[in-house]
Amino acid sequence: MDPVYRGGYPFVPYRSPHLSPQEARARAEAVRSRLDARRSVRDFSAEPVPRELIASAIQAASTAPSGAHKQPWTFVAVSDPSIKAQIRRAAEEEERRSYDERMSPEWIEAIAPLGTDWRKPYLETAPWLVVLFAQRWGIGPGGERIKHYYVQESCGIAAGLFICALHESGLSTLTHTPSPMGFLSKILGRPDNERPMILFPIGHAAEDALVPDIERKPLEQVSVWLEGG
Ligand code: IYR
Repeated sequence: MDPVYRGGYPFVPYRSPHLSPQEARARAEAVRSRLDARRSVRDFSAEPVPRELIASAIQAASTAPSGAHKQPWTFVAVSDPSIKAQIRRAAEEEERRSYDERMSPEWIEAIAPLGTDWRKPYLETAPWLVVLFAQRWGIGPGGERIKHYYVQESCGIAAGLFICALHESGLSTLTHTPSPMGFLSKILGRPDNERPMILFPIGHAAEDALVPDIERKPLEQVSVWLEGG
């Protein structure tokens, strides 16, 4: 179908699928329940995962809305064992300093129920590591800087869709944010316009994987409703 023009730019028709009330309710409940079954995983199986699954999840993430549609993200996918080993070594070095010196007692106490420490074996066990880099600005065809908008928000939404897509394909992940994470730019050879934002180990949960026995806030605690009219 030919586009129509608005302000000189092409527009195409979009029809959102209008479901019956019953179908809409059933789907809403199904997606709620599937997402509720997701857990952050730190015990991974070494079982390989085909690159196509990772590629599809990156494409799903990349459907995220973004400021001025600049799509200011780069996903770096690593399955090379020697690069994973380098990342683990560097991450553990930083984490050891964080746990020993940088994190406040209050912070240590807040994450105590998660059972974490400086050791990050999953950075080598998980078959894939994907690092989401936020592009602070873009680079045009002639090398010129392209301004990006709402970079953190856009990348945060892309990260959420990525996690959802992985979960839907039966994979587990963790939003790991070793701090500081400049080492990721160096090891992965990323340019200066990109900042590492989240490191996702990805794979199947180990058969004996355990997750913290924690609960999600109920609807009443996470929402306010102003209805009527
Ligand atoms: N980055 C550290 C510490 C950590 C911080 C938060 I906030 C968490 O929710 C969990 C862990 C680590 O990965 O161990």
